[in-house]
Amino acid sequence: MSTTVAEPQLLSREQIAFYHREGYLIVPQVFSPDEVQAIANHFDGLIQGRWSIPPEYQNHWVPETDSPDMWRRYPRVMFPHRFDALSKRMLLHPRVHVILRQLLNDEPIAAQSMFYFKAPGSRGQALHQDNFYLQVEPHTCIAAWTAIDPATKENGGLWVVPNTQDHEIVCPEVADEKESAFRDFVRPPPGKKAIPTHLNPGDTLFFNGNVIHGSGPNRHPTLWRRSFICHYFPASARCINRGYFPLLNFNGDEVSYEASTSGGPCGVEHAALSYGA
Ligand SMILES: O=C(O)CCC(=O)C(=O)O
Repeated sequence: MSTTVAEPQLLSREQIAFYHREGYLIVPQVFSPDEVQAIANHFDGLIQGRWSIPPEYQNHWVPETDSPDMWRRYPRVMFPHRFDALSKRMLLHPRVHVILRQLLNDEPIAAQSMFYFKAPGSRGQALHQDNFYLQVEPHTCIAAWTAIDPATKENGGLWVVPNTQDHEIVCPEVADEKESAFRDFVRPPPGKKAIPTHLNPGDTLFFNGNVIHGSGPNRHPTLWRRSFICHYFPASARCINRGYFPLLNFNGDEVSYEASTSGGPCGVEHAALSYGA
């Protein structure tokens, strides 16, 4: 007699409906306290000099150790899964896999990982849309933004503009550089506004790649706002910005996709390879 083993489902029907209605979903405790502690300790080790980024990836990691600008002193680490086994395990975590399959109704493909330190005093990242950078077509990308420290309004937690998942990808305006370490700013459409999210360590905020989101400065006197941020897209997509190659499936194998050629809403000269998400 053959038996069918049901796949584990981590999200309720209500959670999936919320994601499709609002464009985002906070899932508590995707990562266990031990997993959060392990990744926190690991990246603390990077800034304490216990390990270093391989030379071929150091173009994304240029800390200005004496800078008064805390963002420049503790910048983000780009694509750590390409050289770091723990980051790759986090990117391809089985619990994230199950949740993404439920949200996408498709197999997810992994495109990016990042680690943000966001030390006290760091500037934020003005409102923007991730698929402006990833250029996944058709459909869009999806972010999995995991809090390593509590992420609140005060220490520069993430803000989202609910129900902007159907908002077209627009060419950004210029952000206020006193508040944002990044140039791009996307204005919420009339009648919609950004709301703050509150995440505990190990919670993950999933959001659609068209959703307008960003963060303010970390104004907390002592609390860092570390986060591990990944981007994925549905396997049935046709293309993505080639700046995200190589792409991985959840077995950890490289998979090929066409490189996007449209250049996005600002034109080809601006968007190609500007993996700023
Ligand atoms: O974590 C942040 O402050 C901003 C990150 C973000 O918006 C992104 O990765 O797209």
